[in-house]
Amino acid sequence: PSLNTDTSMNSKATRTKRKTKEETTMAIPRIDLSMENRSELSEQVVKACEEFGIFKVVNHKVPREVILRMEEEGAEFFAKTSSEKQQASLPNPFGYGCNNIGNNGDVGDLEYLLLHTNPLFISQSSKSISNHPNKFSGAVNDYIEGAKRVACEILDLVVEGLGVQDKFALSKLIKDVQSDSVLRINHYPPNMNKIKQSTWDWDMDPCATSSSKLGNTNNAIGFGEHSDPQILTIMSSNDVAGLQATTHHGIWFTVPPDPPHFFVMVGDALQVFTNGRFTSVRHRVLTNTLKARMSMMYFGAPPLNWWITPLPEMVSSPQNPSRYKPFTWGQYKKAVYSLRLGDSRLDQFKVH
Ligand code: GA4
Repeated sequence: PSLNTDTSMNSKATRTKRKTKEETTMAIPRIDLSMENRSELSEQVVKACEEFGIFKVVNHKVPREVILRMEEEGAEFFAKTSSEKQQASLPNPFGYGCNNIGNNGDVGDLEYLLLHTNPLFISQSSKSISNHPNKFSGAVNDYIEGAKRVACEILDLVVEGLGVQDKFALSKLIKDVQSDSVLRINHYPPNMNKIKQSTWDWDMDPCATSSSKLGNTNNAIGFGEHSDPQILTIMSSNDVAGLQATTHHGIWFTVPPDPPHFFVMVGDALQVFTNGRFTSVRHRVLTNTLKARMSMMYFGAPPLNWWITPLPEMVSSPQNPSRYKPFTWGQYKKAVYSLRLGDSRLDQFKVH
């Protein structure tokens, strides 16, 4: 069946539309979870993972109220004073962060909260994050539960579409009580680029990039180019744009926000589980507006001691052997945190 692309976008955008050399608008796949034909649905999910690595999920059944409550809690936290927010510093890498990303000098135009999804961790850290810790942890736990349900549903469809025998081969990893899944709330404060663009002489600006000279306002990096290390990312955001992703050919395209729906992204671990049939999607966030963007990501990950190796059905010898040396999620995380944000971390685990 042909790929069901996002019809909520401008009709012109359903075809690839060239804006500038660097930026393209195109419709990403749209997966309707209320679809009754399960085998067609699983085919669509596999196709979306293979061709884009990012897609929109509609009719996901997570109540709007759950998403809005999480967004409100985030907004309340980020509205605090800087010194109040600094009190939410938790064991590295968790808690409140401002501009610094990871441990190796990456910076972004954002502030964030990074939380482990373990309910005990949430209830303990809530005390240093909110003046109403129970309200905060309630909203966070409900959001995590909803996002996790969507992640499991997508992973079960992936497994089904790939013809993997163990029906819950992937969802069981993020359902495990030891799962290392994390939640991240990113807050991108507004920037002044739009104003700057209308009055600025770009040819005189030594900092202007070729794209900004072409009239592209998107020249402040909110969060630099990277892929997510985990299995699957479930993202929602407010109505402020900024997310971009690349095609397999390295062409950047914009992903317009769509608040009631979720966006799903393929992570590095899923690339390995599928022996490279899927590739993790490289994405970034640009700040280009006068409004603050807020996004909320659930990163589904296995337990630390779980081996990340291709699913048995994804390898066959001698035609299609594993393309990766085996490693545990814990080992991979160590590698992830020893490298820069944009590095291709899977390279060191590839069989050459
Ligand atoms: C990207 C995806 C998640 O946000 C994250 C990020 C993590 C962090 O901010 O602490 C990393 C980044 C992310 C990948 C490379 C390393 C680790 C920052 C960084 C430079 C929480 C994750 O798991 O990996």
